Amino acid sequence: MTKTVFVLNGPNLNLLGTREPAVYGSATLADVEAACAAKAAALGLALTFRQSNHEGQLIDWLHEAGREGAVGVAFNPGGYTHTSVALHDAVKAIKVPVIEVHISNPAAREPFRHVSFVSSAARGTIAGLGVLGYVLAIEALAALSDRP
Ligand code: CA2
Repeated sequence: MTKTVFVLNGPNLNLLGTREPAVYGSATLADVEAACAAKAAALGLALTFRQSNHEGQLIDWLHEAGREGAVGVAFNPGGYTHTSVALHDAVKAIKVPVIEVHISNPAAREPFRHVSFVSSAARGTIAGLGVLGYVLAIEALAALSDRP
């Protein structure tokens, strides 16, 4: 049976490519999805790619990935990264690996972005590599799932 990798995106990432290109680059979320789809297909994985501006929706999708036994989740929590105990708890609650992905490098930005509530629950974090970060996260999740 084909295994599925989830890519979940949080608030405002639907606006990617429309503003702040110096910070986030010029790729749109559709471009990110296309890059993820190509990587998933190359690895023989199905892709579930979603974006929501709502915290509870992201929590429900994390639970869904866990219930379905997904290969894992590449998760860009957007601004909720820096505020959400509920997302921390949801990432911790599911048994599948979650890799936190950030397009920019929050550690090199404003002090309020230096704290992540998600990092300590995630399997790992990729930040500052632009859209490539999503592709690398999918590759890492596939490699982790192939390990004995
Ligand atoms: O670097 C990232 O991927 C972030 O998760 C993006 C979040 C930000 O709050 C985090 O600190 C770091 C913001 C997403 C908003 O994305 C936009 C992109 C272009 C135009 C408007 C919003």
